Amino acid sequence: MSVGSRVKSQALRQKIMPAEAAAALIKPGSTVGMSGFTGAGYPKAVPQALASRMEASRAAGEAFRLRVWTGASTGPELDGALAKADGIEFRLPYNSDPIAREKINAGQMEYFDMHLSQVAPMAWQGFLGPLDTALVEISGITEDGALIPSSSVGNNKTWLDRAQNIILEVNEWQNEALEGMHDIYYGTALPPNRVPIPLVRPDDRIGQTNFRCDPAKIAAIVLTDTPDRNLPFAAPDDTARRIAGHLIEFFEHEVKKGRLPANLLPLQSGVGNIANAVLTGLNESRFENLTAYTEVIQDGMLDMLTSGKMRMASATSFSLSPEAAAHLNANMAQYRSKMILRPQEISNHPELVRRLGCLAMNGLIEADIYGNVNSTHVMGSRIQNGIGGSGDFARNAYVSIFMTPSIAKGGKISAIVPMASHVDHITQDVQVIVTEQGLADLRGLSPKQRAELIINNCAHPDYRPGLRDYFNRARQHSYGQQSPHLPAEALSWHQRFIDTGSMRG
Ligand code: 0RQ
Repeated sequence: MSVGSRVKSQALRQKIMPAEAAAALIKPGSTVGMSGFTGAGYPKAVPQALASRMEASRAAGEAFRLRVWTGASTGPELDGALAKADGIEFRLPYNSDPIAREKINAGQMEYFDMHLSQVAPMAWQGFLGPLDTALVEISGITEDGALIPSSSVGNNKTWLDRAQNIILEVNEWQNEALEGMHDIYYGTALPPNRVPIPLVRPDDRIGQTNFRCDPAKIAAIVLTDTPDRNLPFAAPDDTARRIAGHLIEFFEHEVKKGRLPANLLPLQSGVGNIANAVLTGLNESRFENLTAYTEVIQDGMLDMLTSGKMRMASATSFSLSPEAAAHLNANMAQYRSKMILRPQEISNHPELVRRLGCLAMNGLIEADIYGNVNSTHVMGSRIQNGIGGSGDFARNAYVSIFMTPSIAKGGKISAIVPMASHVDHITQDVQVIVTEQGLADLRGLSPKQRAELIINNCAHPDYRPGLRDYFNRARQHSYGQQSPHLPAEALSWHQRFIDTGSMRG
């Protein structure tokens, strides 16, 4: 394959240049909409060239910082490199990079943590300000100038339409057989012109396979050949297996009761090791003919597609281990008919999540005894990642499930606390909580009934007496008895951790 052969448009081949030359087109202070979602399909060369410029500017005593918008998390060559160079002034909508996390928590980077489905509509409203440059990884350019998407779609459609200038990275590492997997829907509009989205099954195709793009806006094309981030998943441990076991038992019970069909409803699965372990458990379960309407396809889901347990998966991105990515890359043509990648405003759209009746399964940092869930802030103030798509799915799911080990940091922290130190998902959006201890089905229960169940079924035995003691005293002394609380004491568990390094005191 000759260098640049992925750029089939003769006119656009003239725009091929080194990453450094492309990075020089981006001005300090500007806003750049970058591709990338959970470590897939993010630009890899131009951000590093930008980081070098930023370092050089800093050494010369001049600040060079950007406003960075993405799909979700990216990789070390983007968030890591730019954050290290102190080059991100403002970031949205989701981050999991450790260096960027440190900068945010040190107060050196502004971070707008938002629902992933709302990014594109808010950009169209103009609320986020103008977008100077779109910096988007693609896997090729057709003869007529259409852009073949890469391993994630994210907000790329919106960035390409909204930006004044476009810089493309054509990544030859991405498999050419990706072409045809994507479904780019151009029918969204702002009110009062919004119309129903014509998708009624997870496998419906409602758009086109490539991005449209005004060639006049393309300022540079950079060729790369670099893998996605692709971090390994931990093999499911006993805790993860027990969480998966409780959840599968719950699904079997719901099927028996006639509340779920035998092949369940489209699954949404969050990021992380626990979510991946649940998928592994489902792959070993008796369920057949499953589907997914989710954000990310991770290893467990790929295994289900391989085994035939899962018929098809709709998402906006991949989040795979290096082995799974290599396997997918080697067999892409075989998987193409089983997967659809869509813009994140469609993969996470509340209308579609509600219509399809997704079974949402997401992780949490802590839940309180009434079932308020904190997905984002450790001890109420330190951001871990962000709300991501969990809110898009939790509020609109058929069943909204949150899962976690009952303890963190070797038992120094209880994931079940008297009062959540930060709330991302209110009790009305949290229907089931699962830990390795058991499952609490909270549907149809009052706050006090929920508390009994969460303490008895989900809390770790070491923390149950303390939680019961709090709850009992709140039932005696609380100002009101709907959701009994002793506000002055409620967050003392967190303060104890901050003071002593353990909630045990
Ligand atoms: O910290 O890395 O320093 O050891 O949080 O925790 O146990 O590895 O769990 O990978 O499943 O992540 C909520 C963060 C869970 C994730 C969260 C510490 C723990 C560890 C990670 P270390 P685990 P997971 C769709 C869905 C929001 C976005 C979302 C998340 C680290 O699920 O980001 O749902 N969710 N998106 O030690 C203090 C506690 C803790 C705690 C865990 N109670 N107190 N620290 N940790 N519990 C996908 C997208 O939106 C893209």
